[in-house]
Amino acid sequence: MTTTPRVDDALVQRLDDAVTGVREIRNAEATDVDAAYAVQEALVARRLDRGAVQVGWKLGFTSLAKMAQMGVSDVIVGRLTSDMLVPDGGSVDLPGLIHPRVEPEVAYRLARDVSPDEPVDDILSAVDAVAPALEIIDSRYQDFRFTLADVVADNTSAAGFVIGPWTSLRDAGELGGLPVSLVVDGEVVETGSTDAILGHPLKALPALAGMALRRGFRLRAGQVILAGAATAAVPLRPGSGVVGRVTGLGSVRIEVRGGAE
Ligand code: OOG
Ligand code: MG
Repeated sequence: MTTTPRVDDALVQRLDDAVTGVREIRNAEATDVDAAYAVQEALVARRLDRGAVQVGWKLGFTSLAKMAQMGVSDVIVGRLTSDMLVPDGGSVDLPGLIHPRVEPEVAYRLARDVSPDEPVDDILSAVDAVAPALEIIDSRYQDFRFTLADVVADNTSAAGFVIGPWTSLRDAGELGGLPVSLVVDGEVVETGSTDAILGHPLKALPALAGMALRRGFRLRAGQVILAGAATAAVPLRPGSGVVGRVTGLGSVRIEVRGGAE
């Protein structure tokens, strides 16, 4: 039997204040991952109370590049909300963020609800489209330093996401081994492969379904899933244009505004 951990309301408050006040906090040095997911849920509930809706899920630390960059080595799940969505070609305002970074990702779209009763591999039949994506992460902790439980509590550093053109999964062809790049002001700053994501990018889907089953998350029709970064993340610089590219799927772009341009 599972027990519901008591929510650490003080940590929820500190993290929410960090988001709304745009200031970093000392990391919590938390160790209890189950308790951290309870904090995450309560933290995101505050965004929902302010009018956002949950529009998807994100996986973190699905690639060795990210595990090595952050010193953490377990797959984690966070929640994506409507207030985090930046349109493709749109802009991100730096003054609203603490110390944001950007990373190239692959996104999927759920065409139907996923039932907790179905085998985890069945999630593949629930996905109808795939897209290149960018994720903006902005740890609320000083210097992006955290334990696994800390980053789970902080909704896995989620701050923004951008989805490029959707391709139907039927037309997309093989998704494994596609080159991924992050381009800042025309210069390629990070390169990787979709296989950096758990060995094959489609493996992110049963990984999410398994976590959802264990943690009671409901995966719904229309939700977006970020599979996790294929490369390390880079800081967002004022005045720059950032492009994420997945060969065969196309590209996605943002402009960075504000600060000392
Ligand atoms: C945590 C988020 C990790 C990914 O794609 O691996 C993540 C962080 O790096 O601050 O989003
Ligand atoms: Mg990510």
